[in-house]
Amino acid sequence: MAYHVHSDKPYFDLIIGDKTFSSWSMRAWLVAVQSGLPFREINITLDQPKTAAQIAKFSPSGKVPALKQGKIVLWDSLAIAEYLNELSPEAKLWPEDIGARALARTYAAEVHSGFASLRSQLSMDLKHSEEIRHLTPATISDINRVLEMWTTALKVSEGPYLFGDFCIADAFFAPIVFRFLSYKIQIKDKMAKAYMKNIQDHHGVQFWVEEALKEKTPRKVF
Ligand SMILES: N[C@@H](CCC(=O)N[C@@H](CS)C(=O)NCC(=O)O)C(=O)O
Repeated sequence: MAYHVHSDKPYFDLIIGDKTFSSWSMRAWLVAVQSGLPFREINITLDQPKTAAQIAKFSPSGKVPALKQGKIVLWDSLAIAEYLNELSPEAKLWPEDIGARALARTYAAEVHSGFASLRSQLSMDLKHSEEIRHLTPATISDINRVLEMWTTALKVSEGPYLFGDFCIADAFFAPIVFRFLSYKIQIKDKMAKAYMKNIQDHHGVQFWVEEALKEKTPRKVF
């Protein structure tokens, strides 16, 4: 377990898994960075003999990410994102317009509860770079649904992110962008391609990827 102190006075602790593999950690971490609040990062290497015991110190579900702030403990990426939005309203982690905000929440919720096939066939591995030979019909359907969601939102907002400025919905889609890149999924739509580039260029995303590439992760986790 390694500790990264981002500030002398961290506002909360964020417990995350390997940056290479942990897509749920990436989502919560990006929202934490976007919140502008100083936080301390606690890193746990997943799928090791001591992993379960290490996570159990912080997260009652046995999963990461988890957020700890005094007596408050949260163990779900979407709940963490909502809490950070309340802690840091000036960061505008959701869109300002009520309709766009409700839609952005729906987007994040669909990622949070859906895309099971995409998740299992294109598991996040930021060091992976090889075209996938066979996609199952369920994965193709998930990919098409993601593209439909992106283009629908981008047509209205005109970018650079789904609802204009970077918001929680973008943090939730960021790992999917990297799944598409790692497995060389052919994306023809110009708006979707531009969106993927904008996600890759986001300062927090770049930092996360740089740190992932430095990780000496023993083996693939999931
Ligand atoms: N619904 C949870 C999912 C969390 C999750 O599945 N985390 C994975 C890592 S990405 C995990 O903790 N795996 C560790 C394990 O199962 O031992 C969330 O949104 O935070």
